[in-house]
Amino acid sequence: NLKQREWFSNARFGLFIHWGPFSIPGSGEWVMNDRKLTVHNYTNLKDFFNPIDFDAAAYVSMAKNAGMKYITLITRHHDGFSMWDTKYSDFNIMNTPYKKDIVKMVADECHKQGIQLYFYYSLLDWRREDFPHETGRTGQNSGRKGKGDYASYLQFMKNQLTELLTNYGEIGGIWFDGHWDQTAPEGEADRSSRIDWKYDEIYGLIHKLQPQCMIGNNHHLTPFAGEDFQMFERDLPGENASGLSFQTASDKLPLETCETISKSWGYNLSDTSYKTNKQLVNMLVKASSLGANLLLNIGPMPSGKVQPEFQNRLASMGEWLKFYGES
Ligand code: FUL
Repeated sequence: NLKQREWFSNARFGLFIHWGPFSIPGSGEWVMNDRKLTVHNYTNLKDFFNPIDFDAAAYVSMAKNAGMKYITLITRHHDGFSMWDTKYSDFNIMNTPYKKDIVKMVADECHKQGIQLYFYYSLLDWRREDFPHETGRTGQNSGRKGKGDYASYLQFMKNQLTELLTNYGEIGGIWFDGHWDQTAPEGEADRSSRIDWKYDEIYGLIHKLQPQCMIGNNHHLTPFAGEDFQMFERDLPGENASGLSFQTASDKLPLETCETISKSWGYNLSDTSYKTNKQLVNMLVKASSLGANLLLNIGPMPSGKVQPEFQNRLASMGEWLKFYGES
């Protein structure tokens, strides 16, 4: 996948989309964990996720007009909700009043409008019994009993990744997240995982299904398992300023920094701390000067509508890029 790595190194700017039933309470995507909601109670959200204002074509053209070259979509976050028509979990978009495969709608539009699509996929799951929750740091209040069973959970992830890499055309990359759940709390020196994730099997499967598909892992560590790009959460390569990073920047892998427009990733009713156009352009330029793409996040509203504050800023960045960016 050298060609794909090279493409990614030059892509510079992408759109991150944190959106799903977790958007409904308006408290960010960690609401299940933060409010200590049990699996039983949280599951109710699926009965009223009905994003009538969602318009995949408008999302994709918004990204393109902002000068973005790719979209990274949440397909399944830590709450375990699948945004596509999956056979392997009932907690999915087809069992909401909306009943339409959102991943498919976004994928079709990306392919049609010629922009690359990446899938965010959480390794951590706050709902499933077989996720080794007893050794994890979060999701402890979910009401799950017994011990996890990683062999079963691994098979589940493989099945879902196979769907995602079979039914939605060419995918630019998979963005893994949640590895850190199984490491010691921040501040402690030991960054080793309490479980063996068997990345060789997971990554091997991905590369077998789609050889060009790149793999990134938000484990906050120096890439160690054969990742194709290195990511920094709210951080720039080499700075380790977020308190999350425990890594040195690779001089071989393409780099990516992800950031938000306001503070929150998922929709947050009280978060109006929007960065200014100037701050956002500065961020893009700074990331770019360090050789990293900027993956800039929007957390759309539960209805699917993108806040005008986000839309305006993306449009302004696109204007700036038209004048000052490379073609
Ligand atoms: C983190 C997650 O826990 C956040 O919810 C968000 O998705 C961020 C990009 O990565 O690890």
